[in-house]
Amino acid sequence: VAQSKTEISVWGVGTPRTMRVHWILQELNLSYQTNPIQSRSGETQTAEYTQLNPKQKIPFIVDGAFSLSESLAILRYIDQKFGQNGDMNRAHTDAMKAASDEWCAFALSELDATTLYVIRRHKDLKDIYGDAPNVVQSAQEYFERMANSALPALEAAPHYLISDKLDVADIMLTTCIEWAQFYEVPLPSTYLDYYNIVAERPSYKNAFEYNYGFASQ
Ligand SMILES: N[C@@H](CCC(=O)N[C@@H](CS)C(=O)NCC(=O)O)C(=O)O
Repeated sequence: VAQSKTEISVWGVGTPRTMRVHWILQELNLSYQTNPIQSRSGETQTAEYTQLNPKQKIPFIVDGAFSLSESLAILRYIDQKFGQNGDMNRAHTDAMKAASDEWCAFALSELDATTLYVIRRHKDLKDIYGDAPNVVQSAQEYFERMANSALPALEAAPHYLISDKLDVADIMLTTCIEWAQFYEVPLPSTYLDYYNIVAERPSYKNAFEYNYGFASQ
């Protein structure tokens, strides 16, 4: 498939959050530039980068005069602007939009921010945030509880979460499952079956190789 040229530059590789951005760009066959700065390498703290993104975080994109942080906002922006370029879910009734938001909010707030990132902060990054094995343990248990709570919804999902086509919600959930697997958090088999289907997509494989080829999370 021929790639469409864009002016997009992406900052960041090597984490499940940066994976989201590389994946949607591959999914939509978009050409883009990468500045492969990595988490906790000091590269997010330079004066030059801080001027671009005062949050000192990755991922971050620049598209011409426009720039954007936050992985979910970046996914929505790229899907909105370039979605016609690929084969992602475009049929968005109000109910589908809401269901997509519901999955995205669940992935971002329950799985990513309050569990997986907490595990990262108090395990891999314990020198910065404090060594807290009890917090890590409790976050793992919370992850399992939350994953189980969404099991009926996942079981009822039509192939992908929202339709028979990949949606931004699938990118959010799949990258959280990928991240949980890095941490060896036990997952119900329905999640693993779902992950294995999604991970078969060439765009996922290409993005994975590219994103983690620079460094492992
Ligand atoms: N809510 C943000 C989180 C971004 C974030 O925390 N990124 C981490 C790496 S995954 C980061 O850049 N940390 C600072 C650093 O590593 O220098 C998003 O979803 O994009």
